[in-house]
Amino acid sequence: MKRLLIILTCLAAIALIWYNHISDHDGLTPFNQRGITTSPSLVSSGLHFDGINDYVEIPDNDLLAFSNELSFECWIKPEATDHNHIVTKQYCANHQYSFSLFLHNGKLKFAFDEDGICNAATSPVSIYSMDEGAVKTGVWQHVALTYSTAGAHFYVNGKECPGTLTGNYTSIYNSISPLRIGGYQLGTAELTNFYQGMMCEFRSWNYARSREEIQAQMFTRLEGNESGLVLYYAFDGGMVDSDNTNAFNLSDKTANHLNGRLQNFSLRDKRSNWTGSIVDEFDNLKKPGN
Ligand SMILES: [Ca+2]
Ligand SMILES: [Ca+2]
Repeated sequence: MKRLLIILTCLAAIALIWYNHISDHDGLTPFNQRGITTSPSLVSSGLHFDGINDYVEIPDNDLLAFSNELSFECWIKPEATDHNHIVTKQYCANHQYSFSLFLHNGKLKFAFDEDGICNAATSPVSIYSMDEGAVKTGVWQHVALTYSTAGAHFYVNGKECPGTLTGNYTSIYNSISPLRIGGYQLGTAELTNFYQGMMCEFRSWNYARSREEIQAQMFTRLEGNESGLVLYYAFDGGMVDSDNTNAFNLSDKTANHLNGRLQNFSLRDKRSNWTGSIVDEFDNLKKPGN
């Protein structure tokens, strides 16, 4: 009898071990019930903006007085392309209008001003509007603007998209407004016309880059010490789609260290949070001209 009990106990133990083995490999037992975290540990390379109130604010700095020349470029995967602002430095009601780069009806637009006054009747801002080409929703695209008093140029995926100027090419007013990525300040302290979707690899330059320069570096990450580079945000401030509730610093990879601060991001899920980006696919992408 005693021997039988030992045999039964052993059989029960073997059965229990076998059951646990099956459970671990049947794909049905949630990892978190086994005490294993599901959180990916990949460092982010992009940021998702909710289109409701998310934006990034960079305090004003003398290095952001672009005046006669500038370039902006970034990768975007927009969810809307109608009055969604990519980067702005302006406060219209207080006569502090420098510029705004935004999406409107699937086109890029760049509004800029020489005296900071954005009164439509007496001192309107100038606007360069994209005529040919389109910025689409739901796909990653590289967008770039170059500006000098000699003219402006838009590029989508490294290809120039001709546009039309309303107003004059002038020196751009040096506003004391903060630089903002993803939000626009019109007539009150409230921001509006938010960018909605993902963004990565945001770069600002203090000169008008050539098409060849844009094409040469759009598929590579920068070092941060490239000549003329004023801001470089690689969006690596959090973990991909994880709880990032304390990760609200947007780090500038240049020696200028013009860091931004995330505003109104939820920083918890796939939206309104640090996320992955097109950068993860750079090595597999077809280069322009190939
Ligand atoms: Ca004006
Ligand atoms: Ca938000």
